Amino acid sequence: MFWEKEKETMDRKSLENLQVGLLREKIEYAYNNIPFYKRKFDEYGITKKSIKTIEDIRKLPFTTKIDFRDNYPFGLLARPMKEIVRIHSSSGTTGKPTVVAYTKKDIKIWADLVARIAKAAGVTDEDIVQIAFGYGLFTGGFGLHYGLENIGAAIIPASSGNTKRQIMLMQDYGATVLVCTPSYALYMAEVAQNMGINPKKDLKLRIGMFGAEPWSEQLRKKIEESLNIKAYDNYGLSEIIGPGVAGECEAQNGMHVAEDHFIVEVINPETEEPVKPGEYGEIVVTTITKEALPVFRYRTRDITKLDYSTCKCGRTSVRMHKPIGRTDDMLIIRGVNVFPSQIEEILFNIEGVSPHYQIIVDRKGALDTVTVLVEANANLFFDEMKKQKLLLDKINDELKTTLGIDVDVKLVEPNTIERSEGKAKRIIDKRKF
Ligand code: DLL
Repeated sequence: MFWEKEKETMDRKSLENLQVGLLREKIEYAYNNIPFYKRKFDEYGITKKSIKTIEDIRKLPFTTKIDFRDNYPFGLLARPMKEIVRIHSSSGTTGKPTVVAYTKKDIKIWADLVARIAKAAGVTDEDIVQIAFGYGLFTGGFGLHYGLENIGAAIIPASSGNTKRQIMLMQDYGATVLVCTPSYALYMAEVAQNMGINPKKDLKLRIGMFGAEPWSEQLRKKIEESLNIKAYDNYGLSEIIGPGVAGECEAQNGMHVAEDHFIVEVINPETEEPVKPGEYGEIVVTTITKEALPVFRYRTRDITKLDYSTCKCGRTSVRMHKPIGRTDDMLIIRGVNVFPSQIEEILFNIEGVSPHYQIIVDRKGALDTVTVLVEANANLFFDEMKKQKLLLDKINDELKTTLGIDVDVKLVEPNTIERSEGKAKRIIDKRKF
């Protein structure tokens, strides 16, 4: 199902022409309205004439999170506050949060982009949608809300937390779609089970729209089975607009990027050169329709790959593979680069292990140490030591053969790893820098 079929199925040539035209306009617009970009473009000798083909985007300088921090809070805005109708910000675990703002037109575009990903996931105006993303400065709650309202679905704005109550609402109001982070969906499934609720019989859920954090195919399978739904991934980030940058269609095979609004590139994060087609690298995003906060070549730090092959759904836009993680979350374990999602994939394939884990990074002398805590299934944990030992050996073997890493794995009792109501905290970094 489409929301804006013509735009979603444009042929590549027309799409690239559109992108080049919009990019040229936005360069001029940013030059005239944002002192930061005026300085940068002068420094790099960029004018709209610098862009003749889509590849010319590489002439532009990158924008980074540091640029947002340096211009905190409103230095990157192209419009006066009078025209701004909404302000959001990213969580900002370190330092000041990243502030983003929207004009009325931006909000309208955002609602259309989210409507696109909802339609692509099969959501209709007949659906009752429980939104369990936090409503607030985080873009997840309001972002999904306006998009889903746009398509006429009935929304339960549950926000995050109070999980038992979420399950009660879901059951009593007959929610057919659940929207939250994948880790929260998993937690909800667990709570529902503990409440004696059988999703097949007692709930009407049919679709999950999950995003805002990396999650493996294995976790998708687990959520689909335990909630009896089809689970779709969607991607976005505050600096660019929020959710709605990309989302999966019924093929569940990569997220279609809204390329008539965003130009995406994948680069090697170290050399900053484009990777070969289909290779993993950091996705860099340029906005070409944003009014309040246009951003050029934003370094997302998310590692993914692009697929330009045709999709059976009829959309012509490029698909981004599930991001495997952020460059900031990458662990270097004795010289091997590893993302938590890769460890997750392995753990989920091992019988006897529950899908809850955490990675503790610490430092002993000059060496970093990594410990993976995994919850064993309830029945197994209380079983004899011998079985636990066998399980530990199996996990260690798998980590070693598949990822080439040798880490300390510890089985912990069921329900001891903190559950997430939003973005899961997979890594606990105890190192003192
Ligand atoms: O998480 C926006 C969002 C809300 C997306 C709801 C999807 C659904 P931020 O808080 O700014 O915005 O965090 C953005 O989250 O750079 C990625 O590292 C990560 N992320 C977002 N979606 C996905 C996804 C929202 N589907 C950061 N898979 C991004 C993996 C994701 N990581």
